[in-house]
Amino acid sequence: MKLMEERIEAQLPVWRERVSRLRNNGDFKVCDVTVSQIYSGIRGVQIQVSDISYVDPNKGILIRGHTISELLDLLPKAKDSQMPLAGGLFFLLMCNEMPTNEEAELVEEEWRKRCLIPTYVFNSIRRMPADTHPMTLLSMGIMALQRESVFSKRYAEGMNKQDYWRSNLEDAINLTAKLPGLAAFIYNLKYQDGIYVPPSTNLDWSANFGHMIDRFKDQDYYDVCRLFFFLHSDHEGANVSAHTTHLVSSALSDVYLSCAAGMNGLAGPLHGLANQECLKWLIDVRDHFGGLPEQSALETFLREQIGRGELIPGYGHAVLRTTDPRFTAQLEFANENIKNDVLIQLVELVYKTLPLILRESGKISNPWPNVDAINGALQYHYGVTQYDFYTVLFGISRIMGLVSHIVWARALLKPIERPKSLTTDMLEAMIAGKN
Ligand code: AMX
Repeated sequence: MKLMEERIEAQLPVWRERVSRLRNNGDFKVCDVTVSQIYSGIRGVQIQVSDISYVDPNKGILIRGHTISELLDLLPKAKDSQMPLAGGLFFLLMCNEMPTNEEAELVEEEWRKRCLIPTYVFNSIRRMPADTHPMTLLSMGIMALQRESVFSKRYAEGMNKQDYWRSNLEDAINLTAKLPGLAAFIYNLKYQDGIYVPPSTNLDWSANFGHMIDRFKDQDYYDVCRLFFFLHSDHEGANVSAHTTHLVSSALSDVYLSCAAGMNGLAGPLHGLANQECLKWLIDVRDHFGGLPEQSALETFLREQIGRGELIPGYGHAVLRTTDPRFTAQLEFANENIKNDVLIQLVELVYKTLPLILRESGKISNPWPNVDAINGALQYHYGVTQYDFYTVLFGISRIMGLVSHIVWARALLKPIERPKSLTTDMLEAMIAGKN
């Protein structure tokens, strides 16, 4: 897409110059790695530079420097809606510029042109046993699309290294264009007897997902899609799915191979599956009380659960030290649009009750809710009740961020990743030598 290519190209000399100046300070130490960090998931070790998004402990996720509430204000809106167009968000992620309405619409238009999915992709998914997890089907669908990769073809033809990012950008737009259709196909195949609803030419990327799963031809659900896909689009460069995608693409694997790998990481229970855990927990609490409990009864219940050393899903965060603004944005949406839903009321009651209890325990670094404390309850309200599908929704949104990281990694000529491992003997000897 010429527009995006030109915008990135115009910024490249400055970015390449900045990277080259930083590399001239190659011996400068960013941080030391401790033994405990090695044994605790390299937690907190700064191994990536990402200018696309950053999680600030107090402000939450910043996308290209903007907070969630600024973005809800500034990004171009979908027609007849207060919610952002995914096309505008994608432009911002990729091009590092706040788009005009026209630019956001141009991305949406480009996506509409490229959204059709080859039949062989659908057929490969159809052949899988009915109980295959939807995330497996998403990853397979992306892999099946890999034969369409422009980057892989041009690489084989001997393209110049300086231009790798251009065909990765093509792949990025082609893949993202197809994601709502791919997700809707998986949803319909698994839960709606394989109905097929073609994409609408009048709807935006996000609303089209709602349209293609048919039952939810509802303006409010379209807005939930717009909000959800906006909120989950990126989360720094070093979480499991982002880092996996980056690592795989550093081997010059194309966008399809890299994003499928990222989705396989997202499918893990410690990463993208947390929102389904949280909804399950809310439903269990509701059923335990036979509806919405009194606050005092809920408090006793929560104290008992924490006393048994059980985790409350949706609370706590590795980096954040405040309520996740993505939780707040969804709660505000629910307060404006949803009346008398016990699960949503329970989300709010837990929010009023739990942080004080968690704080009293003195152990937790962040007693506030994260995005998952409400995600599932919103989808559930609008009828998307199949928990195991929620990670697919998360995934198709997150790919907007992942592909932006890939394009910029190639544009800044980042090399293949190759850290080093050592043996237990070596580590013991190093510590013994020090002591
Ligand atoms: N409920 C009860 N206790 C909790 C808790 C919770 N939600 N979160 C943390 N604690 C406890 C821990 O068990 C730990 O106790 P311990 O020392 O006895 O084992 C203590 O508080 C310290 O935890 P922490 O340093 O504040 O958290 P962390 O950085 O190690 O982990 C997280 C962060 C999110 C994994 C953790 O808070 C958690 O498991 N929360 C529940 C699951 C969840 O919501 N996951 C989604 C995360 C968001 C996302 O990435 N999608």
